Amino acid sequence: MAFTMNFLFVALFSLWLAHQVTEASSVNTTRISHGPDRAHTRFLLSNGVARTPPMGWNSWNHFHCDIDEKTVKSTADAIVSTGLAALGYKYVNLDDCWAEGERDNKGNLRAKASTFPSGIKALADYVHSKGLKLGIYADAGKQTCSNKMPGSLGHEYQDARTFAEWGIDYLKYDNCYNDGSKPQTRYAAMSRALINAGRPILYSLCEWGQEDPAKWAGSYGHTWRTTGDINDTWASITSIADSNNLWGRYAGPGRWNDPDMLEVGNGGMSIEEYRSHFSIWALMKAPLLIGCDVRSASKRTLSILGNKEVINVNQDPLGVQGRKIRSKGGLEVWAGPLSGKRVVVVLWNRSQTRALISVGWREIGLSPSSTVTVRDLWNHSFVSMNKSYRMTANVAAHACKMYIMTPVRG
Ligand SMILES: *[C@@H]1O[C@H](CO)[C@@H](O)[C@H](O)[C@H]1NC(C)=O
Ligand SMILES: *[C@@H]1O[C@H](CO)[C@@H](O)[C@H](O)[C@H]1NC(C)=O
Ligand SMILES: *[C@@H]1O[C@H](CO)[C@@H](O)[C@H](O)[C@H]1NC(C)=O
Ligand SMILES: *[C@@H]1O[C@H](CO)[C@@H](O)[C@H](O)[C@H]1NC(C)=O
Ligand SMILES: CC(=O)N[C@H]1CO[C@H](CO)[C@@H](O)[C@@H]1O
Repeated sequence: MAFTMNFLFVALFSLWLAHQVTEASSVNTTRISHGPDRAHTRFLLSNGVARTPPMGWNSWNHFHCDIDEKTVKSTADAIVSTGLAALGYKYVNLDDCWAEGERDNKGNLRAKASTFPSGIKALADYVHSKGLKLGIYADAGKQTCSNKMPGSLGHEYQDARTFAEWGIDYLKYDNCYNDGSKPQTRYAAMSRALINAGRPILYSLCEWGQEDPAKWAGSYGHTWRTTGDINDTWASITSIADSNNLWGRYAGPGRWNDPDMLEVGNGGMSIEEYRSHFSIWALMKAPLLIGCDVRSASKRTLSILGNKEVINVNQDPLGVQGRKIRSKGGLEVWAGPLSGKRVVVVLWNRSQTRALISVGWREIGLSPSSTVTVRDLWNHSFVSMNKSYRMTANVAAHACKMYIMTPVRG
């Protein structure tokens, strides 16, 4: 297994190297490198948003179709009062079921009168008044996934204009009830429509990873789902982490792999499992979209979602997705470069029992002779080191340790 993982990493790394154009001469052959893949030149929707992974909240994981304007407004209030807004969670995103089942007589989407009686423009004004941004949901097919509202296929320009007029800041674009045509075509149409609409809207492609979107979606939008839907189980987060990991080299500022929204706080996993979920999502530069009911979130939930040291890893300006670099019997080492020649490391015990996990400097791209400080991002303390080139941690089952190694000058 270790051999397989190493081989895979080396293979991916070689591909990554092959894609380097401008930076080839400065790349070291250590396992991780400082610098995102800049070879995929960027296109269309280069509208300045999502230079770091988007952060916010989305209604689906907790509320599904049971949403209304009161819930969304009180959630926006809670995002501010809990301090999450100040930590960077700024998008308040509606998912499916916000619209009437039929368009109006001019063919426009309209808010569902029974649940959003004030309309989406008023909701956007409210959310903006709190210093937050409003996201909306649509679908690259004939109907949305709930089958309760119209899809946008063939209505891209009209719907993008509607969203811009309402003051929408983020669009999640789903893939249900499509006509079987290439997602590249359907998702590109909405990309052009958003440019035409003239408002800088973050475009999140929800194509479920079916046609390897990492290879093309960065030409059309800012984030793309790499997998099917997440659910609130350990099996789901471990399998999604592994799938999303395969596409790391395609991520960079303005273009991110999306392993789906967070389940932290929804009750299906232990505190250690949620901590692992949040740590790995942050390290993989995933969008951090809270999926629980923020209004009733426990202190423990808020202490995970509100860990500023972990959030800073996710929002690091270098924008390189961290990757799994070693796995044996469920004991895993994930790592990635950060700005300032720092390295983030997660030691993750995916087995059923407590275990020791070690990591050597060489395998995470640090020189064995370099002196580093080691910061524990969950204990909020510096680790005192026995040796200069390797460390070992005792990790409980399904738990992780997360560190930043900072080289010391001199
Ligand atoms: C949750 O996801 C896992 C992993 O993909 C899957 O095996 C399981 O069936 C899903 N559970 C539900 C309730 O959808
Ligand atoms: C690559 O990094 C290693 C370890 O940090 C260092 O010993 C080596 O000199 C570097 N090689 C190049 C070409 O920079
Ligand atoms: C957590 O930090 C405290 C100091 O703040 C330190 O005494 C303790 O050893 C740390 N625990 C771990 C597991 O690193
Ligand atoms: C230092 O050594 C002790 C005893 O072997 C071990 O428990 C501990 O995890 C080590 N600390 C580090 C940071 O490697
Ligand atoms: C991957 C790994 O090392 N997992 C370990 C987690 O802890 C249990 C209990 O000690 C070990 O058996 C596993 O090997």
